[in-house]
Amino acid sequence: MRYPIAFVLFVAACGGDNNNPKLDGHAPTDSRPIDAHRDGTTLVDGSGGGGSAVSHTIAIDGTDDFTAGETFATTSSPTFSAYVTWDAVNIYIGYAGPDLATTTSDAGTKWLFAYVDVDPGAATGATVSQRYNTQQITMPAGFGAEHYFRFKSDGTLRSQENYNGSDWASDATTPTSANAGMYTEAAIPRALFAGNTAGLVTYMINEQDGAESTFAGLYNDNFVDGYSDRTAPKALLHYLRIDFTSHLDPDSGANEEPSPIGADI
Ligand SMILES: [Ca+2]
Ligand SMILES: [Ca+2]
Repeated sequence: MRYPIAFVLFVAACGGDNNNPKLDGHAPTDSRPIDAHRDGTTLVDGSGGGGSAVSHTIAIDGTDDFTAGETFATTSSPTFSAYVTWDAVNIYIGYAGPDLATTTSDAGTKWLFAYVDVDPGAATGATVSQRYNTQQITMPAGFGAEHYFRFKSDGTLRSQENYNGSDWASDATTPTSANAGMYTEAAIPRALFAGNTAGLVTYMINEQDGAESTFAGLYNDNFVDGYSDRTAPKALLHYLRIDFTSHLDPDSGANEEPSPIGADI
């Protein structure tokens, strides 16, 4: 006897014991909100207003565990990438590129810097960077640093520097960081920040005589790579403003300050 094809398909769909696990072995349907990030910890733009605040713990182990929404282009993209996220305890930064390797040329004169502002928008603190050899930069409008973290590419020196209103001095603590290959990651304690916001400026330099340069700044249009003469320093245009209560991914354009024209939403 011949049955219509539709009937055969119906029988096949209803066949078998429904008490058995799914034959294909797939996990039950994911019940997370539709805007849940793929790692289940941070949320994509959540434009509907729902969602949880960003909280993603990075293991400081030298292995890149940042997500796409925590990845930033730099002034040296695609050669160098920056990464930022945070949880209740730390802000986490990561950098990837050839000059993060301890074996890179001039490793003893190359640095990764992360300047932090405890009250972004108020312009309190240092509005110019500390000078290295003949280079320094000026901070973006509204940004003034109370601290900066530095990591020498050869791995011999990492420190937290504190601004006293006129000069910088090393903190007694050593930053938590790890390096492997062309990658470095570090934790910046949230205890430094009394409020719900933080400002962040990151970039690299080479202070080697005859090869001085400033490069790999977070936000690819922040400045043009090259020598940043202290007498005519590069003026950085933007910083990352972190709102610890926000559910927006760290790389959201809404976190870039001062906001690029037409992107302040
Ligand atoms: Ca890691
Ligand atoms: Ca400040």
